[in-house]
Amino acid sequence: MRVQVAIIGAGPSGLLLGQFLGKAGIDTVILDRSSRAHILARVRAGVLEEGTARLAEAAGVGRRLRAEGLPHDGFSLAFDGRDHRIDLFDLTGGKRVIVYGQTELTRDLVEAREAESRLTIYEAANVVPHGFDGGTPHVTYEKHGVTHRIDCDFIAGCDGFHGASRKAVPQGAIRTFEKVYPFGWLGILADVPPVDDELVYANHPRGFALCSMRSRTRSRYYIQCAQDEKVEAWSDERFWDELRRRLPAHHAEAITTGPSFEKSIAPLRSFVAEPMRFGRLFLVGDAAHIVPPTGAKGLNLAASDVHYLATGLLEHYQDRSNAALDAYSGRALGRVWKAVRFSWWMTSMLHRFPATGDFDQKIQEAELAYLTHSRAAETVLAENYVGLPY
Ligand code: RFL
Ligand code: PHB
Repeated sequence: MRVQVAIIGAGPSGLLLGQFLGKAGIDTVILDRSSRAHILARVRAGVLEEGTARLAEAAGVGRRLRAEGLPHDGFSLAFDGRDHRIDLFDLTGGKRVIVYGQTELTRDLVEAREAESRLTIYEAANVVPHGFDGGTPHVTYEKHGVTHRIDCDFIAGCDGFHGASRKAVPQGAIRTFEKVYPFGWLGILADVPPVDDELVYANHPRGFALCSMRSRTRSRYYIQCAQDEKVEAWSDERFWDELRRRLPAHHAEAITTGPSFEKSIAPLRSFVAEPMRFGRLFLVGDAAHIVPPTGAKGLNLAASDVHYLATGLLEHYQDRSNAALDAYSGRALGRVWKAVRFSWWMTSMLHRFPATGDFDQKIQEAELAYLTHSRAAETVLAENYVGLPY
């Protein structure tokens, strides 16, 4: 088989890229090691920047997002038993974010791809990119015990942090930067109304907590937990009790509890691989960078990478210019590092670090106090949260 662009990974990066290229008449195949059902059931991000929503619209998958997504004009920082609202809309001159689950966006993208009869190969084992440094880029994979080869012009490595694309790059050609945080997030989904109309990010001596949502009837809650915590140790009852303890009284009393139907633990890490291009192989989204979820930036960075790469590929095929492709890594990394900084800062400000001494604790409190007294400080937070321009 031969295609113009072989895409490894059917997460938001791969699916969105496939959608943009397909609209421009560029043929793609998407290969994923997981099943279609697994991909559609994955629960992850919930907050989209307006830029991400606009990209989804431009790719032809914005209809349900605009109809069902919840625009949010602000969120609360809760600490010291009280709330401080960050008025995103006012502080940024009219910008907001949209609460719309990654699960829903993935479904919209998968359905759009299927409606246009574009090929996705699920449950592809041993996917490996080859020849991207020379003139014969191709991808091999196994299915039902048979090895297949797909020849292409370019390979897009959209296969997440644990994928095969980054691993195929020779060690001397890539530089990585990593910070692992000494805790994780335990998250649940439950069909109960959210505690508030907006998100609540809580800093508490017992650890961070986040009240988020997927709709007016579905809540997503997270609590900071130890790195080696086991999901099985957390009954719903224990989770709800712990969440209540970490919130100011007015929120704790307002929580509606109910059975959870998803419960999982995610580790927290910052990671960047440089560059994001190796000959005819491009790394996109989580394959190239990871941010802790505190700033809600992971999916949004995947979207901006796709924007830069799709622009480059379109220029290559339509205008016979490689200028934007050559600029891909630099452009993407410029935006990535700013989001890495913001996500690290939000994480540092809101979590309890096991080994923190009194000095660092006081600095964290001063950081939060500064935010409540300085419009300039709030503006810095707000402009990063709604998403830096691209
Ligand atoms: P994905 O979504 O990981 O998709 C990668 C795909 O590649 C496949 N794959 C392979 N296929 C073939 N061969 C291999 N060897 C393969 N290895 C992997 C996988 O099956 C998968 O289908 O990466 P992508 O597309 O770059 O998307 C990135 C986002 O998923 C991620 O950044 C966000 O979910 C991060 N994130 C959040 N981002 C936000 O913008 N806002 C949020 O509110 C937000 N909250 C979160 C989050 C991530 C979380 N977790 C679970 C880490 C909350 C959490 C708890
Ligand atoms: C979510 O709803 O899953 C979510 C929201 C905000 C974050 C992280 C995750 O910062």
